[in-house]
Amino acid sequence: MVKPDGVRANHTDAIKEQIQAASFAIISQKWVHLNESAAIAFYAEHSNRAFFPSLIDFMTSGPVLAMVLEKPNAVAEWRSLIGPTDSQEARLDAPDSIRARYGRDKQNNCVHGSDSQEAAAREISFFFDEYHQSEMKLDAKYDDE
Ligand code: RTP
Ligand code: MG
Repeated sequence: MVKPDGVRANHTDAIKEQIQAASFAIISQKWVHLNESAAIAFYAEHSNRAFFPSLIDFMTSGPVLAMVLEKPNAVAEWRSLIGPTDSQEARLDAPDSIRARYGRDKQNNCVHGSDSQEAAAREISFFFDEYHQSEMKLDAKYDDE
């Protein structure tokens, strides 16, 4: 997912070029503006963390671009391409990563990556399953290209 900061700063095209240069196939994509309940559901695992309210404000601050990416070992390959959570740390440890190039700090880190096969399945369903879309009251801004 390209997060609201990445979309706002017009980094989406550059990020998609980096995705394709790394031999991922973009299988589906959807522009969505998460409402509060959807953002809370998406990041439920972090609901007890001190940064959670700020994370929800951030994730609802504008549209995101959700994508289904395909490649052998895709979860690990994508996590490697995006780099560490903290963009400042990424600039030191993984300077070519997406978060190093386009993120700002620990929260405004431009992209999300599923952290397991199970999370990927759940998150693909979250964004692309019509039932969940109406249930969560996701506000889809645009159709697939
Ligand atoms: P993501 O789930 O978005 O791919 O990020 P991640 O696995 O690298 O990091 P995670 O621990 O799952 O955190 C989720 C998102 O919460 C925000 N965050 N803010 N202020 C903070 O200390 C803090 N820590 C995390 C980031 O937007 C992070 O990507
Ligand atoms: Mg995570």
